[in-house]
Amino acid sequence: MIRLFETIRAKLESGARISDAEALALFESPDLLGIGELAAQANRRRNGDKVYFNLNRHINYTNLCVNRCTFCAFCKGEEDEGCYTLALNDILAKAGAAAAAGATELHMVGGLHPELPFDFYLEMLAAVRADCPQLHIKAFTAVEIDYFAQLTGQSVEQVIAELKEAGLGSMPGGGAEIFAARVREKICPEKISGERWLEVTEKVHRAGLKTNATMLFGHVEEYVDRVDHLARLRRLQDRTGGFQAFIPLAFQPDNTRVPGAKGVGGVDALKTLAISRIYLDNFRHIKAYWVMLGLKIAQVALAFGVNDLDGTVVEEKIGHDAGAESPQALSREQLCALIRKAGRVPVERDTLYRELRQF
Ligand code: V47
Repeated sequence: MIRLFETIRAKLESGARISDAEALALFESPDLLGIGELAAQANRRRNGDKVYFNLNRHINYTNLCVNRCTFCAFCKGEEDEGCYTLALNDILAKAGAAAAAGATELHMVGGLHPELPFDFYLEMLAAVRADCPQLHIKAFTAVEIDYFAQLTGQSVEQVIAELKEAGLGSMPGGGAEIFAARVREKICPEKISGERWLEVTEKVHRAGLKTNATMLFGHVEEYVDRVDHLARLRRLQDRTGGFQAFIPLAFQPDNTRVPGAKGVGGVDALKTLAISRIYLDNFRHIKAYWVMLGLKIAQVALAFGVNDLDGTVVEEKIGHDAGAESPQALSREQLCALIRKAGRVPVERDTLYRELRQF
């Protein structure tokens, strides 16, 4: 075990990358602090003391979805109580309020709606851009892009070009879950495959848009599936350089239907964030999404290789429908205090990681 840590430390110092076997050995190691120290060192070399956050707002325009992912408590069918689709005016009101509050980003995702035409999404982007040109629109995922291509009979490239033309600025990293087919069969049997997620994301990168990547962990996957997930992301990033941040999402179990789900404790969350930092040497940013982690683990994660806390969020449904106990929103002051009390330097960024203000 001591040799494993020495080998990895030497690799990090020389700029070499760790192997899949070494990543798996880290997952299997009980030495949380040892792993954290390696991750903190890897992050310090890349990002110094800075921790990024942004002023953003989530808008989930619909929770209607043709898929039935067993981990998802947010998506509903047309017959279900609580299903909704926001009218364009409501979306514009939320966007306008975000802009007035100083936000720089809208994060817009939703279910795969059974009836809305592709034009709805184009009009939504164009209307938000016309009303609030100061807001960067980070929207949809590879899952939605594939769905729009099916809806319209157009190629993925055409769909991306039209969304970009209408105002799409970048894409969040959702829908990745765990790439391994054996796991997807249990948690999202109707969703596009892991291979398709990677293929569509590659096309998004080739079209000049940045994206993030996520990994949903703590359900039925094994460590080997997490390593496989990280490996596929590292290979794609080698080809495109289009990923900005990697975001491990801690599974929230309430109102979900994943038989035998393991759940995520603090140790597993910190270990997963840290190993992601060590393994993904070609990702600049590792984000602790406080909504799913809770504020205290997200703050402690800053000592485990993390350099981004996401943003103000304002209205969050996906995690909270599944029992997340974090607040709905954080202010800039609260984010800065979390970061400062961890001994780090808060830096407000825009979606593309341009630094706006250091605190
Ligand atoms: O794709 C769904 C996950 C994702 C649950 O890119 C769940 O900046 C935990 O992708 N427990 C959506 N997670 C959220 C997402 C995201 C969030 C913040 C920032 C960014 C970014 C991306 O949430 C889904 C799915 O993987 N999810 N249900 C659940 N029960």
